[in-house]
Amino acid sequence: MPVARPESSDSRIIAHVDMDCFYVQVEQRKQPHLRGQPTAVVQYNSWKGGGLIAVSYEARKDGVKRSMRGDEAKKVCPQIQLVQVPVARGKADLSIYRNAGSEVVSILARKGRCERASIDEVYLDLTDAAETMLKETPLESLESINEEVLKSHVLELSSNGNDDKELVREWLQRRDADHRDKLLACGAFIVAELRLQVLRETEFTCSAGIAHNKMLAKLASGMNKPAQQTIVPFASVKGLLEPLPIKKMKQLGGKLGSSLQIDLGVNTVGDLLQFSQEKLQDFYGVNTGTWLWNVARGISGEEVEGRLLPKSHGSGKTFPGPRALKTLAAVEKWLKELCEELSERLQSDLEKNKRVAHTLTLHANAYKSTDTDSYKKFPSKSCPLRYGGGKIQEDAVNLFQAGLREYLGAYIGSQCGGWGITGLSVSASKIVPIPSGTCSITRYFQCRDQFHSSSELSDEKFIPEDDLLSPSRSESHPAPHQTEQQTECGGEEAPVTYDITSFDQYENACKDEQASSDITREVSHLLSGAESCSTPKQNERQLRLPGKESKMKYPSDGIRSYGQKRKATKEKGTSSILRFLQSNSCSTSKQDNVSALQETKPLSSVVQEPLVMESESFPGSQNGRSTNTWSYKADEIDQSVVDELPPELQEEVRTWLRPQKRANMVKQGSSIAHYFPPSKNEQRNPK
Ligand code: DCP
Repeated sequence: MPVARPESSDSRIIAHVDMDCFYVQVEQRKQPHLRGQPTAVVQYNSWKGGGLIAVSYEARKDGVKRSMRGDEAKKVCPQIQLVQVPVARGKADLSIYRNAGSEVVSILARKGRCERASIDEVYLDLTDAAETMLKETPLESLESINEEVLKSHVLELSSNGNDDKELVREWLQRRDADHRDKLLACGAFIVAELRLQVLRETEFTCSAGIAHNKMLAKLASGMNKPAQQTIVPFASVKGLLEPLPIKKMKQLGGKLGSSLQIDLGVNTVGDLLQFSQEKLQDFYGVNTGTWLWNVARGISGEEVEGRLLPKSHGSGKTFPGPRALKTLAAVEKWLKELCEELSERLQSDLEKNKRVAHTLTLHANAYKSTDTDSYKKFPSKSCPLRYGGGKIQEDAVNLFQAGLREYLGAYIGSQCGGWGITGLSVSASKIVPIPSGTCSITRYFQCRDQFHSSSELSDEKFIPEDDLLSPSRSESHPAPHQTEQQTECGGEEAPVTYDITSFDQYENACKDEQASSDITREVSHLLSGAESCSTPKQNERQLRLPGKESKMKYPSDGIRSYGQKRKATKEKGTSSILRFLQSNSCSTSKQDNVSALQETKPLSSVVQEPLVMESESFPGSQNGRSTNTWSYKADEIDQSVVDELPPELQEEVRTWLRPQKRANMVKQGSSIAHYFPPSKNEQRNPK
């Protein structure tokens, strides 16, 4: 659910920088003969020439669109150069684009707080830099102004159709301009300089929007592409927003936007302006009502986060048409590839950036052949993330089975056919830095991974005796409702594990823990300082589960031997890691319990954490959820991971995460040779 954040001053200077036809530019840098040529990057799957994922501006002029396949693009533009994305593990390997994005980020971050919003998009907070510039360099006294700054589009001027360079110069140097506009003018100088630095150092062009907040900057960056920048003065905000379709606004592409249309007859932002704050609050609650009222006026207090690294990692693949996966074995084979890639990236993030991810999510696109409710989507599923390719794969398979079971209906076995998977992806989110003093983290995880993989046949893995879903269980994988969490690594001994057969049971297990304070104390003691919040779940005790007679076996001496061995093998420097992992485990558990309370599903024990696009709701809607859940999900999804989802999923997620680019955006030559596009007068009067 969108939440109104505290309004910040509207004299912030925020830029949104978006690379132009990014993958094409990366390929053109690699193969310079492609520069200036109509070029497109195509997907790995070569059916009908491959799906286009990036199209150069030269090709766009000839009518090539991203929705086309290579064969179709060749028909409309016979000279088009098609470049296939690099391939690894039988799927697209996006590392070169990701790395190229990082190069750009490192340059843009020089001037202010920088948030990497996707593989090719960045927000910058340039307020301090602009204030400093204004103090040190009065703009009105500048004798010469860089061409790139003069090529800026100033919305106030554009709306009169008069934004030629002289008028832009006058606007930038107005003595009577208010403080906000003067700061924006400084922002234009700074962004133009940064864009030139990006060009010089990486050979990539980019476009930018410069405004008083993120929402407006993002709307503006796509208005004049490629290689141009657009300024949104305060006075132009109303004119910019009023005509925009409500569904094109960020976070209004889904049910909330539909409700505005259906329930309030709001189709444009201008329509929304007619509603008082009280009326919107009455209808959608205080938070969302306030947020909507603000959005209509271009008010947004959302901060630039100061994050140079992605918020999540993902790996996905589509299986269109006849390639759809129709057996569990085929799904498992691909999950293995996807999870290995994800695991490598997590490992690399851990080593390079000292960050760990906490949540694993599986998304899929599916169909049923004999289907009466084909609208039903395959539910996204999440669980706490365990490091190591094997563990991630095992959990992903479990999540898939849980999703499939829910998708097909409660008691239908997942292997009985009649279904197909056309898109599959795994992602890791809730990535946080590990605390200082964890220099041996890599060794710790390596140890844990080996340990986990060797433990898979361990006797200490308990499986509930009654398994209602056994028909759908494959022999080599535990059923999804046996989500297993291993929170500790202790040298050679088998891990202490716990199984959760449902949220109810999980909750009861937690309550039971409190009652068994003797065990808790013992474990706390044995774990030498680690908090006891998660350990009792690791201990083997007998639980009587509500509604079922499921039992778990708990050899009590396991607790002592585990803790003692762990203590004996503890390495110097790892205690904070262990504490860290334990506290994470603790918080995850708490959160899981909250989720469980929100939507307990009898046949699914995995943490229910659907993506925002599946769970969008708002107070007042029929199937609404709490505000917290909604906005939390939205924040958790990173654009960069969306880029890596299968296209069908991307479309859906993108509706949520980014406003559409304006249909009437100016399209001009894009190659580096054309970095300086024709003057605005030429654009308006093409010969
Ligand atoms: N991308 C993708 N699949 C999609 C959309 C995009 O793989 N369905 C990749 C290729 C793009 C990159 O992400 O180059 C950035 O996407 P953008 O939407 O920003 O589009 P471009 O950068 O290609 O073009 P533009 O200049 O319009 O921003």
